[in-house]
Amino acid sequence: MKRLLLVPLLWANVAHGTPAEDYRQYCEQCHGLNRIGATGPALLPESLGRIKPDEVRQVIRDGRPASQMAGFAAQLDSARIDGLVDFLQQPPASPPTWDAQAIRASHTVLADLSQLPTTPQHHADPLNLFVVVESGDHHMDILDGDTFNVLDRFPTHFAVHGGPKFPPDGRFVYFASRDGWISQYDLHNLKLIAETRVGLNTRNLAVSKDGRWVLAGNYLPGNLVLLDARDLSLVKILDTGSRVSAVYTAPPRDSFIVALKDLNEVWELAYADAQPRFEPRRIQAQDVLDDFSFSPDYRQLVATSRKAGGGQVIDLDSGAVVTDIPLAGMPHLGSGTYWRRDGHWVFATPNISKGQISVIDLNTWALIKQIPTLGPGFFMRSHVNSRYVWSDVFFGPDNDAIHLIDKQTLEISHTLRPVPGKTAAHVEFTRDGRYVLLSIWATDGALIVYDSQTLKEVKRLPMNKPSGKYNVGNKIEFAEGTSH
Ligand code: DHE
Repeated sequence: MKRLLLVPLLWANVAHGTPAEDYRQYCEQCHGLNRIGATGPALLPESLGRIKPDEVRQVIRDGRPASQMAGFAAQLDSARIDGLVDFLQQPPASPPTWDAQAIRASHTVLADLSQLPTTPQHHADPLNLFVVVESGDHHMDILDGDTFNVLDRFPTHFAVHGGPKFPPDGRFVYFASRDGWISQYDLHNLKLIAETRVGLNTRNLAVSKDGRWVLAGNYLPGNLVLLDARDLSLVKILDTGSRVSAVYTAPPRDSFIVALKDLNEVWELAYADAQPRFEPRRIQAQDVLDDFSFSPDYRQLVATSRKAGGGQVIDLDSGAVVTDIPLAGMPHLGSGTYWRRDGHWVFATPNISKGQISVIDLNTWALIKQIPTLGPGFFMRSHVNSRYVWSDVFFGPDNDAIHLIDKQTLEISHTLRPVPGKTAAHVEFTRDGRYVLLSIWATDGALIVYDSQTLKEVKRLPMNKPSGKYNVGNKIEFAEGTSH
């Protein structure tokens, strides 16, 4: 109905042969009215920001293999394709909106939880399952962490990003797509349960420690959307007046912590009460703190700050700046990790513009060491039983290398090149730390399982650009060495 009313209105304003007309004729059916996405992904500047114009041009011309995106070289000459590429990089003439009504209308319950068994309907250890994101063809795998057999593989919405999150008993996994869809999947019954589209461009989600709430952070519209974790129904929308960079749960504080992209503030939303009000506590900062990590007790934030020339430590209770940490380049604190060295907690962060890893003493906040690497890295992971921290070299000619850093000496002990010429990235350990799973980040890629002590390859599963992988037990225990 909506479509029948709106199409003639837009059509009336669209001149023949213009990029807007080409969009209407060739793209709109799959990518939606006003480019907000339909069966195909949204085509808004926020959604395309990560794709180079040349790639957009090539996809319009030749299509995307193994997807429903056909090529339009026969219909559109290169000048018209160029016009379309420029058009897609401009915001739509009427700004797209996504309000409570749209969120509620998108909510879909796919399975009746009350009819499903409440115990695992498979033989794998439910706390040693892995959730693996295959970003090449937008699928997710559920992997038995003992046999490394795939229990289920299912399609996801476009571009799942950020860590999938779990309630305390590990029964469900919740994940967010960049196009705004939040999904709930039952790991006991290997079934999708519910989906809700919370926005047009979403960053990530967090699940409260008690498993009652799911909070999603959006770039478009700039807001927070709170869902009931039982079925993803809408509870509340909180306008932030800023794009939201990321949302996290802070278990010892019984709260969500929110990183904002356009405000000098960090927000905290408490959820300990039986009926939380979700009124934000606004912690004033001296700078935009949009990428950060926490101290192990969640009392402090370690944030990137341009003003501080690197990192800044904020006390979450008082809101006061504890200290600045000078770090050159672009440290990616959200991807860092911590461990114990000589009885002290240390934190290490990769750097996405420089080939170096910075190691910081979490007691004194002193910079202990800058470890030179073969190139800028993205993810660092370890396990309490592992001697090493695994750190990828994501960018540059050595992106096929992965460094194993000795947690005590802070020296690089090994550099593996699992598949020469192909990006090796992002690891996660089994719950007991005995094995480590690594991605070969290519369309003809793989998930490689290593023995974490002998460093011998144990198994290789072909996969389509596997990105992140997440062990249920490590995640629900907020284990040392993994992402939270
Ligand atoms: Fe991510 C996690 C931000 C680009 C793959 N990424 C995160 C988190 C943040 C973040 C804040 C933590 C969220 C959480 O725990 O739920 N990522 C950003 C960016 O700002 C950046 C640099 C630019 C952007 O446009 O978003 C960015 N990220 C990427 C990629 O290009 C990656 C490599 C490919 C992709 O899928 O988009 C990528 N990001 C990931 C992955 C995680 C992630 C796999 C989860 C890591 C984990 O182990 O928890």
